[in-house]
Amino acid sequence: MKDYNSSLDILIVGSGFAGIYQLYQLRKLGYSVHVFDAADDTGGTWYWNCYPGARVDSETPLYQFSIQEIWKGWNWTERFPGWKELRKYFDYVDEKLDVKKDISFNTRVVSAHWDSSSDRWVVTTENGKVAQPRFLILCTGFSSMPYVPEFKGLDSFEGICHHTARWPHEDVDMKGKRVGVIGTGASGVQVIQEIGKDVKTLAVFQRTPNLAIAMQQRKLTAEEQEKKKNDGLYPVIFRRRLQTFSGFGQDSYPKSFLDTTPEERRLHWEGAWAQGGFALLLTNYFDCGTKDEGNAAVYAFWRQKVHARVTDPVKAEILAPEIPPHPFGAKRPSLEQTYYEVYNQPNVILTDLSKHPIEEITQSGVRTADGVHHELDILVLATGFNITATITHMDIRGVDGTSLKEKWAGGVFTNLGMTVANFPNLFYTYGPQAPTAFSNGPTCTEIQCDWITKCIKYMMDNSTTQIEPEVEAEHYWHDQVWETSKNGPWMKTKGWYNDGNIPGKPLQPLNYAGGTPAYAAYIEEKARKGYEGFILS
Ligand code: N01
Repeated sequence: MKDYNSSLDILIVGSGFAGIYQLYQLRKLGYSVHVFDAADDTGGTWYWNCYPGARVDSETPLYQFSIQEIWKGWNWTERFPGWKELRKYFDYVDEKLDVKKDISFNTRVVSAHWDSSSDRWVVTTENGKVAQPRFLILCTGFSSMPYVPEFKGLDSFEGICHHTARWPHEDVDMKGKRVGVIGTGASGVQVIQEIGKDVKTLAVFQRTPNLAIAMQQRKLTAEEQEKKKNDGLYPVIFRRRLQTFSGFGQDSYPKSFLDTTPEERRLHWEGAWAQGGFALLLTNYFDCGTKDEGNAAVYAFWRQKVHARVTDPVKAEILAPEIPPHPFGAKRPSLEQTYYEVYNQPNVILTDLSKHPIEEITQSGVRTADGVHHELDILVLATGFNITATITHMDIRGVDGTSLKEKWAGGVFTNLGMTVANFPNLFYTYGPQAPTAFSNGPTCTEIQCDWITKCIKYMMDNSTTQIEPEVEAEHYWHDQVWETSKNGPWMKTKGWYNDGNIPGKPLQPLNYAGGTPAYAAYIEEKARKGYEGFILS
């Protein structure tokens, strides 16, 4: 094993989109950089989320590295690729950038303690490695810590049971089996529409309807992508990512919902529906998210789309009730392909947990409060993620020995959604208080990794040993995050946008909602002003 201790400048945790981009940029500058990853390969979320039907909800070519060496030679086969193609993409990235030589796999970080005597982090791993880098960068994303609810009797289930984000890499044979799926977020929707056709029976346990919208998946040809490249469009596309609120290349329609006629809206929404992806959300009238009347109208539009596809009116009403479960856009809508048709199959049972909650998991299935016992061979937990635990599950301790978990117990405080006071030379990407869930992943992470790269270079060039944010700057950023979310529909329901998906946690906005360009401009300004809001020593 390499000696990390005496010479390592930077340790990165995670080798998904952010970790690899960060490694590539820092290595170019000649620093000694190493990556630890708990998985046995690269890919991050695409390593772990290999459940049936897993695919990205962000379209290509927007969803990829903007690194020319990569995009030049790579073409996608689908507009929204599945996890297998994404894994191949990561292999191709390695072929081109030779990243794996700097990654230790099967190496889960368990702790990182700041050592003031050496001005270094002491990082330990589950498999007994120790690294002492000057800088520690957590590229652990927002979805690396699965959330499993405390269902009574869960351990007693004798069939096969997996969380979607811990799905085995070997195939789980579902054909002809009695399968139950708990949870109808993005993961649940994808599993359900994928396996519905193969299983003997499918019991779906839905607590909140997913306001899922049409993905409008399509095959892509190499020719159409090569043509765009030859026409010089890729740099334009990557620049456009940086100019739009969500980093997806689309912006809200610059007209008030209140100034439209019902016919005009219908036309607009039908166009967005046909376009697919997040268009219905992202290109909506700018005030539809916040104005009740507009929100109710777009919900009604969505609802009639669902009811037109589901033949059983009882199931249709559970999936798309007359009274909205929450405002449109309050939770991330999943992108579906054949999700609603699955409910027309006679082998699919839909239980509304808001009326009949799960009472217990038994040795052979799930018992709900309506007295029904659902006999199951396989139970799928599509129950989401604990967003802040992605970082706090590691025992990270700063200058005074306080852990990040303790610091964030009453609420998240960060500066710029990347740094934390009392934790010098620590950065994280695609996590709490950055545009994260409101931004295209590669767009957001590249902005942050570029900023971190520049910051480390600045410190190296100026023989500066430590950087950490001022407490006042953290409070200011905390207020900015709350301010940009105060009218957001996502504060009107509990979900992973606001930490409300984990029982007992106080609601707090976990994403900066001022838009990707505003975020990029703000963090850039802080750097330009010599890292204003930070203490450098
Ligand atoms: O998780 P979720 P997800 N009893 O939190 C339910 C990204 N992602 O993994 O809404 C019963 O959205 C919960 O119900 P409710 C993507 O950004 C990306 O699906 O809280 N049910 C909900 O239905 C996505 O948005 C991809 O009432 C319980 C579900 O479990 C984000 O990750 C793929 C329950 C959790 O849904 C999260 O999606 C997958 C309980 N006690 C995910 N507790 C790709 O692009 C929770 N639920 C690959």
